[in-house]
Amino acid sequence: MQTPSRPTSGPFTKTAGWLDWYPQPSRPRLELPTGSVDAHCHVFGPGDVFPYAPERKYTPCDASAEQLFALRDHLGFARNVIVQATCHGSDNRALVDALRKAQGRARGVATVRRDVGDRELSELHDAGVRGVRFNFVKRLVDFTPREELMDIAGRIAEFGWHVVIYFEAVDLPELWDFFTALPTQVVIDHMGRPDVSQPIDGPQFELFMRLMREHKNVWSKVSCPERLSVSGPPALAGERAPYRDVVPFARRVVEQFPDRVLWGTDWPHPNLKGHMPDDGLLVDYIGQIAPTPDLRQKLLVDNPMRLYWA
Ligand code: 0GY
Repeated sequence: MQTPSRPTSGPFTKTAGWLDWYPQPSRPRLELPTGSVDAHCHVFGPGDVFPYAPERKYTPCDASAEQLFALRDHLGFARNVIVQATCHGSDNRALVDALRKAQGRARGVATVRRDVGDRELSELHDAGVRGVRFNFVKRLVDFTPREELMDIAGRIAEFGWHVVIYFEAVDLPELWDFFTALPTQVVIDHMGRPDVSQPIDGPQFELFMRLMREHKNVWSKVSCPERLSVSGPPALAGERAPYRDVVPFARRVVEQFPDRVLWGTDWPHPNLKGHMPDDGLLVDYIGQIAPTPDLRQKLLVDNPMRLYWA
């Protein structure tokens, strides 16, 4: 796989302690179904072409569209869903550039402000954008009033787009009414970031499961075990069954809602502390949470194709 000799940040200085992505990902042992979609990944910059937003909370290493597509091919995916990262604010130029370069093999999730014009929405749609992301993770964004977000949701609903929501599990009770009032399909990032040291049938995860059960417009990404895991990657060299403590949570969601789950690498893995995952190993993790070919076909092909390419 082609990887840069050293990820950089163009004219910007990376946040202190920033972990660059895994330089030589292994080839997955899991055979992905034909047409698999990596439904959560990002591009960053490059900063000298697409500057990072002044309001950003971190400065990443550059992670270009070409580098993302090299990873896609190396891991065996056919397509990407590229999610606008907070370090670019509502400036979607890097995202749109990547979508154009993908020539139909990528779709996008943008960030827009309330004053976005219909013309801009149309242009984003033509480039391949099919959703907006609302971020409630306090370390990543400043607060946006709920009525502004609801306004945006109403506008983008007319384009047939959906809303991606990113939040921490402890905040779900307070956000419940807002989420359940959204007029679109709603996709939750990373299972709402459960604390996997709590019981799987405890009140926190049960609330998330109830949201999925009672609201058929709600989907979930079962991604980011590397963010959620307390036990971490395999301790033994050569072991390819990582992040065991997250497996029961993700598997429960996949088995209970097989038609409303998505999976993504989250490359280039912003804000990770401690370790950077081998993306090949992350793909093998899918075999633990979606143990049958039928479940993997839905998770990796049928569901993302229905949501992003229909
Ligand atoms: C993720 C997770 C994170 C960051 C962002 O847009 C972002 O900056 O999404 C995070 O720091 O948890 O899904 O990429």
